[in-house]
Amino acid sequence: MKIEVVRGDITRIAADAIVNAANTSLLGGGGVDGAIHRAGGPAILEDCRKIIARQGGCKTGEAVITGAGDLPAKYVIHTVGPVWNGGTHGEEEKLASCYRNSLQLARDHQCCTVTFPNISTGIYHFPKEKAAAIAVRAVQSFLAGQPAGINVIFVCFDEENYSLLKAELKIGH
Ligand code: AR6
Repeated sequence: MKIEVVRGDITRIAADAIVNAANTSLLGGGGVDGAIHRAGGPAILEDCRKIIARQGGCKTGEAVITGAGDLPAKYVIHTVGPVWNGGTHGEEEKLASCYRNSLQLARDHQCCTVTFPNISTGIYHFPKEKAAAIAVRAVQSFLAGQPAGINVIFVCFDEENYSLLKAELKIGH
C-alpha cells in the first residue's frame, strides 16, 4: 500500500481506476468531470446513462463505476462530493464517504492503482485545507483495513492542493 501525490491532469495518468468528481445527475459537467468525459469519449456517458436508468443518478457521498472509454484506465469511479455550505450540513462526513465508497468499489473490482482528484475543492468550494486532511485520513484508514494492497495517487491540478496534500502526508517540499 502506497499513497502518492503528483501535480497534473488526472486524464493523463495511467491507473486501474480514475475517480471523477461528478454531480448527482451523472451527466457530466465542468472541472475534472468535463475533462474526464472529453478525454474518455462518449462511452463513459453511455455507461452513466445505464446507471441513471437503473438507479436515477448518484447521491452525495456515494460512488458508481463505469468503463473508462479512451482513458488510460479500466474504470472511472464517479463520486459526488458535497457542495460546501458552511460546514453544518454534514459536508465533512460526506466528503470522507466519497473517498471510502470509491475505494470500496475499486477494491471490489480488483483495482491496484487508483487516482483521485481533490473532490469538492473546485466548483463545490469545499475549503482546501480541510478537504486535504479529510482525504488523507479517509484513505489512510481505509487502506489500513485492507489485506490486499491498493496504491492511491492524489492528482492535484493546482499548486495549493498539491502543497496541502504533501503537507498532510508529510512529504518533503
Ligand atoms: N485533473 C485533475 N484535477 C482537476 C482537473 C484535471 N484535469 N480539472 C480540475 N481539477 P471540480 P467539485 C481539480 O470543480 O468541486 C463539475 O461540474 C480542480 O482544480 O472539478 O467536486 C461536476 O459535474 C479541483 O481541485 O469538482 C460537479 O457539478 C478539483 O479538481 C461539480 O463540478 C475538483 O474541482 C463538482 O465540483
